[in-house]
Amino acid sequence: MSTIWHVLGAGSLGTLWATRLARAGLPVRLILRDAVRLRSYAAAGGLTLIENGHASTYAVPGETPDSPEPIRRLLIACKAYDAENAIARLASRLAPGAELILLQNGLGSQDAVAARVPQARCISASSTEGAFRDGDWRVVFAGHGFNWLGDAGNPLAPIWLEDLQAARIPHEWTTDILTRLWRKLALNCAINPLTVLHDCRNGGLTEHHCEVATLCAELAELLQRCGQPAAAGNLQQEVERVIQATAANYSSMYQDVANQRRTEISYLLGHACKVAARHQLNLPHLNQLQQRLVAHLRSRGLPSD
Ligand code: NAD
Ligand code: KPL
Repeated sequence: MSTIWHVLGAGSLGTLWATRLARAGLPVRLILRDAVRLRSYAAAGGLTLIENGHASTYAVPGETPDSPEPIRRLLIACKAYDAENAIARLASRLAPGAELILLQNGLGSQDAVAARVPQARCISASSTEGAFRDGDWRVVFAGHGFNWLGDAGNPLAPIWLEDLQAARIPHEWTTDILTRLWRKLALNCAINPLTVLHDCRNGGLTEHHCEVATLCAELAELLQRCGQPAAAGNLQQEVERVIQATAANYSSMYQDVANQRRTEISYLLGHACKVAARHQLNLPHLNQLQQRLVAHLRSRGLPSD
């Protein structure tokens, strides 16, 4: 009998993973916040994945955090700012040797989760797949991408990678997941806040070439200082390539702000500034960017953390 995949969070990525695992015939349980959400989910009859315009519904069983069943394998698919509280509610259900897969963008939440559940193995993921909700319990698979998975404290690949293969979830095990996470954080720091402050698509940043270049130089300095030279290499070139390749898109942070949703600023720019301060590294443009973004979020009535 295969190990059950518990999936916490029925949002975009949680649904994208849960439906593909269920489609492959693997056992999946969806963990919802409370009984009210569980009743709403039961009424909908399952999770719907829309791929290439075709919708398929999967009757993945749902449960609340209080369900008694032990958890051996848990995919945490909430936002970075919700991850620590979410795991705290499930800690008593984790079986010995439980494994957690953390899908959160940025850095900081992974350590906070690991500190809450030292008995579990925490595996981090860096995902470039794209999905969004077009209704309750419905997700559109918008951008094919890739998932890098790794455990900074243990290079051994887990056995369940074969489940991801069966579910056709594109992935690779990496022994340098921290480098992947730092690189993506740096890209997000160089692009996302500026798209918010200049109110533009990613491509609009070609008009702000110098500002982007200055930020890339400071970010590369930070990556070097915190022992991530591989993440620092050719950063500006890659940022410019991503700006070109995604010119027509609005960044995820832009979309959060435009939709009055809380951003993950504390785990992106906030984390970068915090680590720089810890290393006594003076990065004036990065700090100023954070202050401008915080002021902007406050002016829109959004949380600035
Ligand atoms: P989302 O907001 O669509 O989904 C998060 C879900 O978690 C929500 O349904 C929320 O209600 C639920 N949740 C929060 N706390 C919970 C709790 N305690 N118990 C049960 N459910 C809880 O978010 P998302 O877009 O799927 O993003 C998840 C993470 O993946 C983020 O860090 C994001 O940056 C990252 N990411 C997303 C995408 C994407 O395309 N959506 C791509 C790459 C990375
Ligand atoms: O990941 C991104 C995002 O919008 O969050 C890109 C497209 C790379 C821009 O930073």
